Amino acid sequence: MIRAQLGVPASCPARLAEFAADVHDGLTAPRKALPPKYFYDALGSALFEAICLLPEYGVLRADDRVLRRAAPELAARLGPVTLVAELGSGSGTKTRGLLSALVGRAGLSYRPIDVSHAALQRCRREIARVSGVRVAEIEADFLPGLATASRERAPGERLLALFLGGTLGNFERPAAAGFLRQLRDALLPGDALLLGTDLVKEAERLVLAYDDPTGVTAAFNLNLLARINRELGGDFDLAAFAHEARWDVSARRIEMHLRAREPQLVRVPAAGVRAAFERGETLWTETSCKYEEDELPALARTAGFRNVARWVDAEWPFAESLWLAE
Ligand code: SAH
Ligand code: AVI
Repeated sequence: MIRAQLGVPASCPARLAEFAADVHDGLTAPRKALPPKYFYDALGSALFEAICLLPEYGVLRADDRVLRRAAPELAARLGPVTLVAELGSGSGTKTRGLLSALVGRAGLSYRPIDVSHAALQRCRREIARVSGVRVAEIEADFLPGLATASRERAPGERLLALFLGGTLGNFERPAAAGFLRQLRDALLPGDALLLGTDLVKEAERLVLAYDDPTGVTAAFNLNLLARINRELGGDFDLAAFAHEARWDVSARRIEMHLRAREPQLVRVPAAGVRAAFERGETLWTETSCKYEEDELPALARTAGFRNVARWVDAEWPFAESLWLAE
């Protein structure tokens, strides 16, 4: 019933089993934590869209500005490309303009890759408006999705991978470096990556971006518990948890947590979990690492890329890097 109201198609059994296993592991770990990819059911994807409209959350607008400004130079430096695969496309609103700038006489195939069915549906509608672009979505995790797009390319086709919006920041730094190496392994020499990274800025701006006064980010965070209740039969009391965003200056990352307001026992039958929370204990739900510009060249090199160009937004420091797979 709730599923129907949210317009969510029944998750496939394998995905639900993976969700249950991750919830089990995350709630029984000494330091309770969950992977951020589970934010994005239909409601979570809609809440993320709302976050992008918040005056305090400058990430999407910065990314959009840089892309618009850089598109002609980017197209010239990149050279001909007929296949674009986007990791974590979301609704694809920013990508539309970029694809218009890249589409040549031969047309373009666009493969959005996302775990959110709802986001992919929106993305398909959004990109269908760009003439010359064929859309074929891939509902999958980032790397298996990219491997599929790369494997299914036509002979001789050159691939541009997009990883925008600062989503790399949702990996811890060492994991991000490993992830980029695996991303490179899914590509062929001469393929390219356009990578958006959010940069370090004043702590006050960052904390407000992740703890907005309207409470949209709090709703996005709490929806993770609501999703566990809906899909795995959990009995989380959402009112018993408070949204928290902290800036860790030495790790250069925002952390999002849900803090238990009182001691409680939570049951999630489909994950086989009974988890006790102490008063003040937190469930760590997201990391959002922010980069210094001078970290980026080494990140490119160690992953097997050569930096071709970088554009930075001045209003909300955010970098867009074009890397070539060597
Ligand atoms: N790139 C868009 C959306 C960013 S939100 C933008 O810049 O605005 C992050 C997107 O990545 C969401 O749509 C989410 O569903 C997707 N996502 C998160 N983790 C994922 C994973 N492990 N594999 C595939 N998609 C993922
Ligand atoms: C998708 N990702 C880059 C966003 C971020 O900024 O880390 C997700 C988000 N979390 C809270 N607000 C936005």
